[in-house]
Amino acid sequence: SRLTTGLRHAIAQQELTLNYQPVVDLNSGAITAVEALLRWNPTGGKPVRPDVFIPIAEETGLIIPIGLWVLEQACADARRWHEQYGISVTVNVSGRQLRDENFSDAVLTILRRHDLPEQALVLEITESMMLATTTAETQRLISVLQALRDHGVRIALDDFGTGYSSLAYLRTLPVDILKIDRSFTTALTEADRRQQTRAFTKAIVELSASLDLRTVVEGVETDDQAGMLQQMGCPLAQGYLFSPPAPAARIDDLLQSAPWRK
Ligand code: G
Ligand code: G
Ligand code: G
Ligand code: MN
Ligand code: NA
Repeated sequence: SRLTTGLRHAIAQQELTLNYQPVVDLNSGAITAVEALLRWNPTGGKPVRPDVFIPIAEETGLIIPIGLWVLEQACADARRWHEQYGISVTVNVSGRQLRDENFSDAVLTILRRHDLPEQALVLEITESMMLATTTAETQRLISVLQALRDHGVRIALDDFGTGYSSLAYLRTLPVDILKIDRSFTTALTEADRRQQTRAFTKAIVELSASLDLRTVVEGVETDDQAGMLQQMGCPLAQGYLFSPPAPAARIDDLLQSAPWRK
């Protein structure tokens, strides 16, 4: 298709950019991390949304070079943020990338090239990435993640709560950070489901803490939601209340002005 042809040239044409969304400590108001989110602006065309082009990149295998570009750019941008403010950068990874046998070496090489400590990088995976494989392949993917962790790279489980086997995966996957899906945040203040949602969310936050995982809640849009989550003991949040995904220059401004600092 035309999108596939366009995407094939997107890197060379410099049409890809990264936006970053802050992750904020609900108690101190400090920015602790930023999530890199890929954007594609084809030359002479309208921006294409990631939920449209990422699946195409996955089907065509273009996610391999594109994913490497994302890691390079994110590590390049994160270096000064990490040096000056100690924050980490979070990068979304597709199943196809994780299954590539060069993946972990490529990640470590890119970190060294940009002189970024392993501890400054978080890779976001989803439980659905682990599903469409045999037991042996799942075991191999787990050992790839474990090897990266042994080097200090941290792993976040994204979209938590949307799958059906969440608890089983929590026990078997080598993860450091749990990202609670924004559908929970939205339902916290919805009339019909809020009591059940609050009970579920609090239970997940407590389970996560007792497993020594860092918890990030996504899609926080209102003060009510942030306050409720803080009271439940959720340490970290991300969402439009703080900032939408924004260009790197905007992150520099936010780090300097620290607008949510208590
Ligand atoms: O710190 P200050 O009150 O100036 O916060 C600026 C903005 O960030 C406000 O919209 C505030 O509600 C929001 N904010 C930052 N951290 C928190 C938090 O931990 N809880 C709540 N409820 N709002 C927060
Ligand atoms: O930024 P936005 O909400 O539009 O992102 C939509 C989806 O695209 C999200 O599920 C996000 O995880 C995914 N996405 C964004 N950037 C990247 C990326 O660099 N790599 C991969 N694999 N997925 C990404
Ligand atoms: O699947 P993943 O969690 O990686 O996707 C993050 C997506 O969520 C991005 O596309 C980002 O633009 C979007 N997003 C981030 N904060 C908010 C928010 O507060 N509300 C909504 N509706 N979407 C958000
Ligand atoms: Mn994500
Ligand atoms: Na998510």
